[in-house]
Amino acid sequence: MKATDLLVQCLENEGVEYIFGIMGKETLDLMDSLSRSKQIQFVNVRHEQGAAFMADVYGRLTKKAGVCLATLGPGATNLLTGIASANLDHSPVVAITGQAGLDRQHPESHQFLDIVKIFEPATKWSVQIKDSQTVSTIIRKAFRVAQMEKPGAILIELPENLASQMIPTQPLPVTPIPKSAPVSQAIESARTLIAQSQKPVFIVGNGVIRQDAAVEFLTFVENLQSPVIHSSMAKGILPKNHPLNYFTFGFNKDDEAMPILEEADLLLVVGFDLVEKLPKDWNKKMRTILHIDPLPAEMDEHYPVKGELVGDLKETFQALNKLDIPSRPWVPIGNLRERIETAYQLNLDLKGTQSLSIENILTVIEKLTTETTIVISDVGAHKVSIARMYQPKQAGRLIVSNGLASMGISLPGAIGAKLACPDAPVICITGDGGALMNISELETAKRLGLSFIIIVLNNSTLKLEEQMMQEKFNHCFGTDFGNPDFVQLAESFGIKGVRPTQLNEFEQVLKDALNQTNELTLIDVIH
Ligand SMILES: Cc1ncc(C[n+]2csc(CCOP(=O)(O)OP(=O)(O)O)c2C)c(N)n1
Repeated sequence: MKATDLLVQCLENEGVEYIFGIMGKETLDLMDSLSRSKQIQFVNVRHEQGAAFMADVYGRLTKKAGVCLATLGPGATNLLTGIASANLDHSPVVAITGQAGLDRQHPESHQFLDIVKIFEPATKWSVQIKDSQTVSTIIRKAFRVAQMEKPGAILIELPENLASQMIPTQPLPVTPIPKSAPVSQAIESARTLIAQSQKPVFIVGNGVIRQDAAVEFLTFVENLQSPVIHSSMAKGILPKNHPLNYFTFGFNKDDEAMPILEEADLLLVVGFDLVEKLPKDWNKKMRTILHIDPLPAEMDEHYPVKGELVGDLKETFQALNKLDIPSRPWVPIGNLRERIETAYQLNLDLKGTQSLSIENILTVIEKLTTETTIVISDVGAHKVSIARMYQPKQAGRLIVSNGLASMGISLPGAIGAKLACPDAPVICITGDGGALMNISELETAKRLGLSFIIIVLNNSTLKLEEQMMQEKFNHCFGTDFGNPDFVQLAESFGIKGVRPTQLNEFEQVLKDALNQTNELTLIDVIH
């Protein structure tokens, strides 16, 4: 069998359903092998960055590695931003790139770049296949490493001259990743730490969603009766109206949730990735940490760990929930929950307003979403508002990029989301800056026959940068641009485009779009 036939068999063996990418001369053998797969659909995208973002969101939602493909040189470098984003957000992704044959890598050579080296800092593992006999081992290892904690991105490079070599090997069997629970001694010292504290607070992160431990975590929280603050990526773990929900620490240093962390005497940090927010920004008072995570704690001056529960989070909370740990009920001073609700505008009254402000729009969106709706945010001022205001009705149903925080993720991400969860309504919210970075993927979405909603917040500026520059220098520079007519642009792709001018029109348009099961709708919101 030729090496790329085996590679495709290995991908099928891993359960791969989609490969997002763009081919090139150096991947022709792989494309030829893929053309014969009955299991894998190749999704021909319009820019490799889009392919990586699609694989990221697909991987994040299915918890199986999303796969993307590019050719050597420019194809591979185009993948890089999306791959780095997946890696920092801990989404499982396997990227496969073509490469010049081993016979022409030593001299200056057309389109040849050392892609493995370029991808090293942006991946968990970046590897060149040097011997076609190793294809099945490398593919199995790639999926295992991509999917095990903390998940991330892998780059596999296949030199052209190996692609067509004939080899006799088989895919390796897929074995489950073992789950471990913390040892009883660690659980005992955690129990003591909690028992000694008067005011513990939970900081909960995306690890709880990744490890499907939200139910077990909530049981533990309700036993302990202590307040919970979510990271942006962890929103939805506690329901909006849960009395212990103190919402999110968002983007601002002086977020209204911060005083809770200062009043607390123990921080139970659960599945939280420091990439979302450095401890120096939330632990100025150097409160003691009980670290509860699949991996041991990072060393950080502002992260003074006194106890560590290291293990699978579902197993950990199942074990903790069997113990008799005394509850630690307390309420932060100063009506903080109500103050956060007001500051984050969580219960905005829309009576008498028709303004298309981001706050009003998010309030309408939240009203119309269900438990299954997936909202995916781009990066910009709108993401800050979403991080503070928008409350998904289920954990994992708000997708934000908070590691690399790269503009341009949301439209391709919506394609990945819709393919991962075909029955879920999907709403992508993007600034006009981010929208035009990957707008070409509208054609991909249309071609795939997908149905989702794209809301473009059209303000002809890089709003977040404008705000930050204004604050720092009292003037702005280089933030403005012009826009196409987004309605006509959508229509030119064969997609429905609408431009509501009032809030009630926006609500009607969104309702109609959510009722559609076979149409893409772009909503142009000028504000
Ligand atoms: C790829 C990339 N380039 C630049 C930035 C820096 N950046 C962060 S937010 C932002 C502005 C985003 O503008 P827009 O998409 O219009 O959204 P808005 O802020 O107006 O809501 C920029 C330039 C980034 N995060 N990612």
